[in-house]
Amino acid sequence: MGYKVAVVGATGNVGRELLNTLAEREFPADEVVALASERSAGKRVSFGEDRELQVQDLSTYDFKGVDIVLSSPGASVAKAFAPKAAEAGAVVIDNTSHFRMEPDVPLIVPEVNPQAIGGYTKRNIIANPNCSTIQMVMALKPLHEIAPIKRVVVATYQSVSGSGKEAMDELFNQTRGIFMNEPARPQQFTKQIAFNAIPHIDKFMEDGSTKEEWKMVNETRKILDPDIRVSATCVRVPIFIGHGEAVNVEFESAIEEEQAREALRSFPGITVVDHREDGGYVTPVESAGDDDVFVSRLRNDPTVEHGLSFWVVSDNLRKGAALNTVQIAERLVEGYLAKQPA
Ligand code: 11C
Repeated sequence: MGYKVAVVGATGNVGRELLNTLAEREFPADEVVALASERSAGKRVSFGEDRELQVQDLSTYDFKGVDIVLSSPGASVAKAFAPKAAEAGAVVIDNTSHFRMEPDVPLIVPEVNPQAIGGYTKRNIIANPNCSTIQMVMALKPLHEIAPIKRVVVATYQSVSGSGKEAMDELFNQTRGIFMNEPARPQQFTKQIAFNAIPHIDKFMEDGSTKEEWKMVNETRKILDPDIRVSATCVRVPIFIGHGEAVNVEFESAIEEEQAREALRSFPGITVVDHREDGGYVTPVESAGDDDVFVSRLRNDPTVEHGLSFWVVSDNLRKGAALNTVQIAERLVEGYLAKQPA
């Protein structure tokens, strides 16, 4: 006997990847329901290589009988529907920023803090972290086990798919337009994104940081260790899929570069590609379509007593969103929602 799974936001970038990932990983679902706004109801979305689902209207859908909801609409939609779905008995795994920092909602990267999943029973909601946080904490976790991390300084190079399908279209059209001498007319971004870099993702906070930077600071502390200090600068770059991050870490105690490399190599979900030669590293474009988090350019930082620097890339729609969500669902059915065979 399998599970009834609903995918909310099924027509978006992450929603479509959620359906792909469920099919690809053969999630034990008897029934998969695609949900989106009234505007998208009736559309068809692919499910696996040869199946299609008709999108149903989220606003009128009755969640009774649904076991698991994989959710990726806007944060305000998640705020409104998730408690209702949870009340109806479904466990909601939500990709938006809305529930992440609520103390009674676990924020999970399965390889990093699986022990926290059980906390879902308080609200029937589990939060999926922000994509830029996920790939960073994946790389930090095995290092933090060797030597406690004191401080992290990170600069991100984030692809436009993090901002949705229209943002990807804007990069494509603007790039083509520039070759045809057309002026760039930004709509999804605050400035020209083609052939540019924009040091601004999500809204500004009172202290001058952005919400994307705030998420990296606070989500890392919730997932990994509340004592870690993080300084982040988040930048949008003209890449379609795949986020890159330049990470500098200061530790409380000694950590050898080779020890760190071995720990990263042994960690599930991480691939180390680090040959100190031309092309001996992974770039965001190469991570697109892949499940792993790739670490390259690992080296000592001699400017502090115990320091390392590295480069980490990952597909922001897969491990940064859909894959992580489905992995949480897999842990949930294995450990908490096991069904007896019919
Ligand atoms: C971006 N990280 O690249 C964002 C997308 O809080 O879930 C995901 C926003 C979020 O624009």
